[in-house]
Amino acid sequence: MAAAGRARGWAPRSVLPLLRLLLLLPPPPAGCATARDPAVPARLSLHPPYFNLAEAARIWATATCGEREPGGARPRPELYCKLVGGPTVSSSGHTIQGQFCDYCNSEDPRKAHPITNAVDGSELWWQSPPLSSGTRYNKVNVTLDLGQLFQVAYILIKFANSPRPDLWVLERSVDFGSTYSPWQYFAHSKVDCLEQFGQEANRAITRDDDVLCTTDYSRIVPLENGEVVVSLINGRPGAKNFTFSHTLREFTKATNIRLRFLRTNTLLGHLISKAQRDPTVTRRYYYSIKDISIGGRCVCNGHAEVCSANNPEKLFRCECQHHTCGETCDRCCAGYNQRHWRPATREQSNECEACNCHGHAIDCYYDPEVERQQASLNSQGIYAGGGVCIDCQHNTAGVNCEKCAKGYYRPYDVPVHAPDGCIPCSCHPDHAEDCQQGLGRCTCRPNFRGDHCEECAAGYHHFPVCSRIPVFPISTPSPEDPVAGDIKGCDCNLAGVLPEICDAHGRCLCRPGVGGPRCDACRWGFYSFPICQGEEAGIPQSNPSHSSAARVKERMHVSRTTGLDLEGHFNSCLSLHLTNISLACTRDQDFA
Ligand SMILES: *[C@@H]1O[C@H](CO)[C@@H](O)[C@H](O)[C@H]1NC(C)=O
Ligand SMILES: *[C@@H]1O[C@H](CO)[C@@H](O)[C@H](O)[C@H]1NC(C)=O
Ligand SMILES: *[C@@H]1O[C@H](CO)[C@@H](O)[C@H](O)[C@H]1NC(C)=O
Ligand SMILES: [Ca+2]
Repeated sequence: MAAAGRARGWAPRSVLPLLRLLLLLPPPPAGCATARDPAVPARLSLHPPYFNLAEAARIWATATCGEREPGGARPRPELYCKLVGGPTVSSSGHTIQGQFCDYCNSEDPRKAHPITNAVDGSELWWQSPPLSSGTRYNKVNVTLDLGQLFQVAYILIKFANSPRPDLWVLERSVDFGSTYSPWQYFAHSKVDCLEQFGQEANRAITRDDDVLCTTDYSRIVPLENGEVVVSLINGRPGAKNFTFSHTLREFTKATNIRLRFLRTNTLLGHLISKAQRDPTVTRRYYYSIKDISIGGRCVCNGHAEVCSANNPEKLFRCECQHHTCGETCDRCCAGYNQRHWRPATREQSNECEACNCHGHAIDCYYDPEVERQQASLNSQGIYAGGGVCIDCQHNTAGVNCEKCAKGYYRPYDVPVHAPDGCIPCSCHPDHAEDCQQGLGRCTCRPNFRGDHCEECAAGYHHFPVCSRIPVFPISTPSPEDPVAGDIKGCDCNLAGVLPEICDAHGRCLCRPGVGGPRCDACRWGFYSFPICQGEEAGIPQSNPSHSSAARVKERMHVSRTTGLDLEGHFNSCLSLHLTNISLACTRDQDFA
């Protein structure tokens, strides 16, 4: 059964003119359908056409005239009579006491009134058992399973050979029939609205999801071929701005629709209890439906123009555009999550935007925090949106797969999108975890160094173990102290060295003017170890390049050498002006 074809063939013929009336839509422009008034901006949201959802729905009733109930022994055929009298127009049937009467019989095609007649688009009708078969048949449910979520704009019910129901509820489900909630109540009187449903009758609509109780459709007349029209959008506040009214969009959604009939209409005199036990009266009371039309469309959130059942499941599916996916185009497709999904509006198409994964990932997700930090590059190369690439391939990493994974590097001149751009670092994994981008120089662990981390860093020894060289404080050295451990080879005269004493290779680091392997003598042109003052020292020191830091350093070394064997006049110099050696020594003219 080609539900789609049937629905599509049917819709333009009989739903759209009515729908246009119900929704107060303007007629399409004559001639060219694509012609647009340049003054009117094009609507940017897309919507599939309305069609009659009832045509493709599954339908069932809790009771049907002339049909054996499951497990029941109700006799068939069932006699019923019409409320309306007069001459018969039908070829079958007969007249009893001036009433037109007939039998229902599910086994006789001419006398059967199955519920499928209510959605077949023909004059054939469904009929419930008459109350003469039991007053319990006041309560009958007719349920339509739409098979999926639709947006319903209106429901039109044409009744057949009986009056419209006296008391009933139109219900809907959005969870495939697990739960139902009322859409509209129908009652004969205002008292019934209040007493049966707790609703004030015929109230003005103030909210998009107001559930009304109406007395307009429960009158006894017409006695046959009455109609009920329920408009779920028109007349509601959100109708003029549908895409912005979340409440109205939700209120119109349904997967299932139920007509819960509670009481048949009766002529006034027939309400007395004696009449209700008289089968010549009660066989005239039943429900009948000639046809139900449900004007609705697929819920595509403004992202599809076409909704068809051209698929193996024969379900209506939005043909999503704007890079959206999902049954109702309710999410962005894989790889298009640079921006947050939104429904389209008249003013904005809110298309889903591709992520920029530089060809190294097919999917991404949207992270609002990434967008806030402007950490995601879009496909125009601008930091806008919050797409985060998922499962970066080709040894890449990062929000945009723009980096190489740990242990890989991209040589200079290799573009970011090159599929084999990230190549392994050539570093020993025990000595380096990563390498620098561009050159591939290994980023050594702290105790290694060199381009390939092939030697120990300063302060470490015994490659490839490269353990730390123990460090000893230099604040209290004295020649008498035995020099312990690895500093053994550091054999220097402490009076002549810099604070570092010696380097990693055990070479003594002499102060300026000091020389010798152990820094134990003045270099040529310098005098009086350990001071080792240059010849110019006799001239007043006015050289500004001789920094105070350097002077302080000298002072420290000189003070440390007091007590060593110095010449007499020098001794006095130091003892007098220990805190300011440059001043002291320039005063002493004998020094030079
Ligand atoms: C009709 O459906 C309602 C729930 O919506 C249920 O409570 C009731 O029993 C049903 N009536 C019949 C006759 O099955
Ligand atoms: C619809 O509602 C939105 C948001 O409330 C508003 O910006 C827009 O102007 C409205 N459009 C119309 C046609 O009223
Ligand atoms: C050290 O001597 C210089 C002159 O050579 C002088 O300017 C400085 O103030 C002196 N510093 C101290 C701490 O006495
Ligand atoms: Ca029909």
